[in-house]
Amino acid sequence: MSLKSKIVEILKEKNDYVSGEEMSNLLGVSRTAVWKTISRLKEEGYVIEAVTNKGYYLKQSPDLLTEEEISPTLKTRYIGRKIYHYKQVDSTNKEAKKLAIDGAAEGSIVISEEQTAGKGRLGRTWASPYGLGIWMSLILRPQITPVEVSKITLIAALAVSKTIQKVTGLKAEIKWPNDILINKKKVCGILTEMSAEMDKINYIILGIGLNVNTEEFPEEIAHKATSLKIEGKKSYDRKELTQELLFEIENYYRLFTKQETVDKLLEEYKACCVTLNKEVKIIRNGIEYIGKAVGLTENGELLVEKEDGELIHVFSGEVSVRGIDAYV
Ligand code: BT5
Repeated sequence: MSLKSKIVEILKEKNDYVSGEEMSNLLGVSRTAVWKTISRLKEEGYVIEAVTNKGYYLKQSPDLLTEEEISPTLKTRYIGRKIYHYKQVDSTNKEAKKLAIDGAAEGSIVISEEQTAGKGRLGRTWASPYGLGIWMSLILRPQITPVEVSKITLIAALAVSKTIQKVTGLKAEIKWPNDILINKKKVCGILTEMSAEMDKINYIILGIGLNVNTEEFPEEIAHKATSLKIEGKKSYDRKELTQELLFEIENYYRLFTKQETVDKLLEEYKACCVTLNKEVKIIRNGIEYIGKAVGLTENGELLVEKEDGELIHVFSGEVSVRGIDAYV
C-alpha cells in the first residue's frame, strides 16, 4: 500500500485525532513526509482538520474509487491489489491494454471516474458519466486456450449479478453473454478483449461498466438502460460495490481455474440467465435466424435450435431475446 493509503487507513481506524508524531512512528517515516502526504490528500478532496497539540482528524473522504479508498478494506488476495485510478480517460480497457503490454501484474485494475470514449462491443460506445458508475478494467493472465476466453465473460457476469444481489437486494439477471439486466433493462455491460497467440493467451482485459447512481440516460438508450439508483430508489456506495465485486470476481475466477467446478458454475449461470429456453433472434454474418436457446456449452457458447431443427453454436455477436428486446 502507498503511504497515502496507509495514512487514510490509520485516520479511519482511529476515527479521532492522530498526532503527526504518532503517525510518523507507526509508519516509520518523517513527520515532514506525513505532513506532505496529508496536504496531497487534502488536494484530492479529503477534509482533514489539523489542530495544534492534537494532530490530524479525518472529517470526510471523497467519493472516489482510488486505491486509498478501496485498498484498506479490500478482501481479495490479488484482484484489485494494484489500482490505477484516473479522474478521466478515453477508455479503461484501452488504458489497461497499455499497462498489460508493459507487464502489469495479473489482477491489476484500471478505474476511471469518467470515460470520454467508453467502448462497447462491435465499435459501439458506453455512456460513462463522471462519478456515477463503476467503469473498470481488470488485467488477467489465465493459463487457458483462446477458445476458453468466453468463459471469462460468463464468470464476470455471475460476479456482477451476485454483487448486485448481495449489496442492494435487487434481482439481477444475465442476458447471454455480456449484459446484466434488472427489470429487463441493462444495468451493466461487459467487454472482454484479449491478446493471444495460436494456443496461448498473453493477457485478457475484462472491462465492466456498472451504472450505479445514474439518474438520467442519453435519450437513445433511456428506454433500455437502468441504474441501481433508479431500480432501488436510493443512492449506493460505489466503494462498497467495487470491493464486493472484486471479491466475487476473485472467487469465481478461482473456481473457474479449478476445472472440476466448471460444471457447477455453468449450472449457476443457467439459473440466472434469461436467454435460455427463450425464443431468440441471432444475427450472424448479416443473416438472421430465429430459434430457441436450448443450452450452453462447456466453453460458454449458446446452443440454439433453429426453426428447421438444426442445432447451432453461437459464440457471441448479436442475440436478441423475445420479450426482452424489442422484436416480435
Ligand atoms: C457492452 O457492449 O455492453 C460492453 C460495455 C463495457 C463497458 C466497460 S466500462 C469499462 C470498460 N472500458 C471500456 O471502454 N468499456 C468497458 P454492447 O453489448 O455492445 O452494448 C453497448 C450498447 O449498450 C450501446 O450501443 C448502447 O445501446 C447501450 N449503452 C451504452 N451505454 C450504456 C449504459 N451506460 N448503460 C446501459 N446501456 C448502455
